[in-house]
Amino acid sequence: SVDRIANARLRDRVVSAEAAAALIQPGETVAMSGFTGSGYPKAVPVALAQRIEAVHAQGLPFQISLMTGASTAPELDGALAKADGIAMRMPFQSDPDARNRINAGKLDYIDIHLSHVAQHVWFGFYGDIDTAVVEVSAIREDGSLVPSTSVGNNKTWLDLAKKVIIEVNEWQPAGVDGMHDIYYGTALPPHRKPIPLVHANDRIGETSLRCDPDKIVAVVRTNGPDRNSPFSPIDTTSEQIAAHLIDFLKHEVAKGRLPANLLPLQSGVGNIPNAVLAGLAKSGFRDLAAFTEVIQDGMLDLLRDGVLSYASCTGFALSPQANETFKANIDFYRERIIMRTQEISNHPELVRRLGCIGMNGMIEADLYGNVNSTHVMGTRIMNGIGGSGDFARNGFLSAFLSPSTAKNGSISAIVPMVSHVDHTEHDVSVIVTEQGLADLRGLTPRKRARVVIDNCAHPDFRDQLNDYFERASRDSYGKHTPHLLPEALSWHQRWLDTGTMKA
Ligand code: 0RQ
Repeated sequence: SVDRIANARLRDRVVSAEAAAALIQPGETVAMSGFTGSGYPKAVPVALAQRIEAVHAQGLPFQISLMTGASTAPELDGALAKADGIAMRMPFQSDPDARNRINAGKLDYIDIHLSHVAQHVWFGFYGDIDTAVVEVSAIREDGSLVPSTSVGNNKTWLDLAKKVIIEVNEWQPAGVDGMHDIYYGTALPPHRKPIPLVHANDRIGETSLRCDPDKIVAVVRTNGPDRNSPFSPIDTTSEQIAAHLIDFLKHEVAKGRLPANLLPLQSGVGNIPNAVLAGLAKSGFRDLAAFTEVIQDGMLDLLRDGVLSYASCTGFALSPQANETFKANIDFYRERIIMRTQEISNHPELVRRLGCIGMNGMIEADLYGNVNSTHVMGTRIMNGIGGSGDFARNGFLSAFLSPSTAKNGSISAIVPMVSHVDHTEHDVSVIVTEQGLADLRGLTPRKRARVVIDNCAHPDFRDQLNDYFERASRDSYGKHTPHLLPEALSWHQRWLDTGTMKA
């Protein structure tokens, strides 16, 4: 087979993962590839974690600051968190070991909008990047780098890092070459220009990443799969949530507010968004487009069936089965999928211009439409805001989806006041649970409370919510957004004290 490293100079820099990891020093800021379990380096982070453990065994300190695209996998976040090797982590992560350390107050985590990461690093808000560790699928003869299954912030990491370690992963399909669109037209204020993308499938950049070969200190050959966690079978709750949302979209088409093929869809990751995609497959919609961060199983099916004409993304989150399908049909998917940097996939200018329809999961929403996507009981981080805020604030419509209860019915996802705010009432158009859909557009706060309780709350919590809202409407200091401040977060405290939000 053809050598994936076609550049002779870089072929000479091939070393073991251990030798490459030895080039990373304690205290460095290390920027790695990886987005929702795809395209992350498979070998160097594990070797680095082993080295950190060995140094710790000698009683010496060794930690790094770690930046990525978004969440990675046990071989990256998991291994480094277990080794106590991460001093600071940003942005979105979803690893159980990292999460436990963050919530124990032992790992500093900075959760920012995915569209902000690259520009904030360019602005200098995070200091210098010492080392970049980036997975690619191939190195071309001219030394340019063909990305693998995620692009994330790799352009920024390669541009800014002082030294670069490349992993060339032969497990990734060679046929991804041509799928990427790397835009080199970004600049810093006050020199920014409009981004020339007007359709979700426009190509505005190059198919590979550039990197100064003098900065590449090591190249490591790998051959390992992306994380590929399987999805749960679609349950009734997810199916009902999906059905409410799809009915709503049809209603918007009927009203003339959306075209028959909708507007570019953004879909979060997880079982509920996957159910929405499965619902769309049977909905009768055709010629849809996606302008989103992540392509998961459901989207591949929609592309295959022609429900979706094309999709723009920055990474994948596929089950092992879907990954096989993807690899086996790579020529088909390369015609229909465009992978971009996350500063473009999530860019507010583009999300606004295209009029994206955002569909994301949530932890809880309150009577007035504020949404918490990240913190259980206001204090324990689950994952992070990811790209949900980029799409919620800037899209044409923004829907937040959740079962109406959590933890065996002991928690209501509809609460008097959210215990943490990621998306304010100004950014949320629609809330959907298996009970129904609340369309908040054009409603005052008090009218929003009425539809959120009537349409979305679980019957077990409806009386309690009505009781709160009625007393707040009567006794609140201000009557615009009525609250009883000593009670507003009492549901959360009751759950912590007694194990249920029920009064
Ligand atoms: O906990 O795993 O311990 O059982 O949260 O909840 O219902 O399985 O739903 O997987 O879709 O996750 C908001 C976390 C929902 C996700 C969130 C507990 C529940 C369970 C998971 P267990 P579900 P999902 C683009 C968009 C932010 C990022 C984003 C998320 C676990 O959607 O991270 O939108 N969103 N990115 O029990 C206590 C509640 C709860 C609760 C759920 N009210 N109280 N626990 N849970 N609701 C993609 C990217 O940006 C990369």
